[in-house]
Amino acid sequence: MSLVKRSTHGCPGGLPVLLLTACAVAASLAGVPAAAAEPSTLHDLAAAHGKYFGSATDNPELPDTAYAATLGSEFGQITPGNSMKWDTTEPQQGQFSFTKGDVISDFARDHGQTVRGHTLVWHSQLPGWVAALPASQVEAAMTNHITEVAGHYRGEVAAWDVVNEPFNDDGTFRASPFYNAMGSDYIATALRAAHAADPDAKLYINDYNTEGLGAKSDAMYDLVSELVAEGVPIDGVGFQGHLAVQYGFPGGMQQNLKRFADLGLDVAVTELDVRMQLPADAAKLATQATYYRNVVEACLAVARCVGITVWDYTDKYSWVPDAFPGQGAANLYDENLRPKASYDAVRTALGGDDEGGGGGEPGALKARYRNSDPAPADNQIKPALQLVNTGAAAVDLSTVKVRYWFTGDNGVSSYGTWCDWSPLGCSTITHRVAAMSSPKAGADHYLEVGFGSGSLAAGSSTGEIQLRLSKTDWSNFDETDDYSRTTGTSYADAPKVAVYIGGELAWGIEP
Ligand code: G2I
Repeated sequence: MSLVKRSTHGCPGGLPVLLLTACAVAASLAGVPAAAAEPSTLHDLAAAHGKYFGSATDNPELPDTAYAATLGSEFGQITPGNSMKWDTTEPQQGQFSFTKGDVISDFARDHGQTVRGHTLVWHSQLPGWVAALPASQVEAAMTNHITEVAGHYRGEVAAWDVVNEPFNDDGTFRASPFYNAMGSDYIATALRAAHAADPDAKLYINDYNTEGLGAKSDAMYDLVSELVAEGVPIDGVGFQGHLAVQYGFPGGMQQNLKRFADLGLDVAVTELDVRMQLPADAAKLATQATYYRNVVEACLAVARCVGITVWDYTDKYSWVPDAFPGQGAANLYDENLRPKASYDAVRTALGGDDEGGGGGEPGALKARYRNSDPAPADNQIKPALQLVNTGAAAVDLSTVKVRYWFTGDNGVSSYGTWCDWSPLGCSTITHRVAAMSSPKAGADHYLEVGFGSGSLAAGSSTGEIQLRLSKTDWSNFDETDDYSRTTGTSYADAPKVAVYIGGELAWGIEP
């Protein structure tokens, strides 16, 4: 099974960025708004480089529909944060429970996402009965656990973290019931058992503080070099990537990934987040964005870096505040599911446009228009517009502007504008006409509509906003050539009406 998800969009995945851009242009020529209207996701951008972009998740988070919508759309790969661990899957010896893990793998299947299974053999979240076993019984218990869990998820899990966190920070092997019973041989034994249970899954060893060059990554390098030399089934090495702005960026990350790749192994960033001492401030968030960008750049520079997984995508569901009191703000999206500067940094590092996420809102509004003016040659223009929030998060309407372009034809260049009706109340709607500094075909002025206040919930529409404008000398227009006008009298998506969020184009094509 490939870890690269098939694109769910009209344009094929796995194409060079230039081709994707051409595809977006072709879409816009076909009357569908260009990339700004349906921004490519982090995963789409990564897939254009032959990589995936994924997120961890956990069962208690999935009923949060706004959360789940972004999880299902922005990411091409999912890792269960807890639900495939030993304490969940085999809480009592021989009694297996896959209910929670199945929810995650079903979610992934429903959203065309691959799954990284996490994790088969780990010293933590290990039920007490394992540690209580006599040493002579640990190997059989470990092998049985792997056989049952990897066997259950055969065909569902593309890659397994077979062994998690085998090292201490100084590069010595970590004591665990497995190490204590079998020495470091437990690692090869676990990999062989996993290969037998699911011959198609990619098998990984995964650890933290191994991102850069150092004693711990040297120990990992020595271990996997030996495993490869001995023909033990190992496909990749996972670098968790739990970073912190106060500790600096790991030195030599790209060089480090490269040396593992040069052993003929895949490498992956498996649990990326970048925490900071709270409160967050602009400087720390900017440093954080740099770290995220550096990680993406390191992965892009190494062909066998197959993808990046963030350890959940939002501060709302981060493990950090529980584990490191006083620290947090580690993720790409804030607690209100709004993309942070780090999100923009990842997007741009992947070759995408900056969506203005640093404090702004996700670009997920579209404009709809109907022609409510049967007289195109009289002295008034009467656009009827609606905005629809196609995204997963509410949009603060005070940050939104809409532009409808037209030609003033002859006469004076001063205008009157009106809102005739809106279910939001016309008192909240602002409107003005502005002249374009460089007129285009069908456009030398635009009507700009804004909102004094209000919030548009995910999936909601503003309802119809009936607008009207005229010149102050009441001279006639010829609307037939106006850029934003169409003749359809019922509502349709309006790619020639632009929507801006926080000053950034979020929908439509400017003249
Ligand atoms: O600690 C961060 C990650 C480091 N690498 C391995 C990962 O497996 C690990 O994930 C975290 C989960 O994100 C946390 O959610 O592992 C923690 C435990 O080591 C998880 O925290 C635990 C809490 O400590 C428990 O109190 C809680 O019952 O999550 C459990 C389930 O919500």
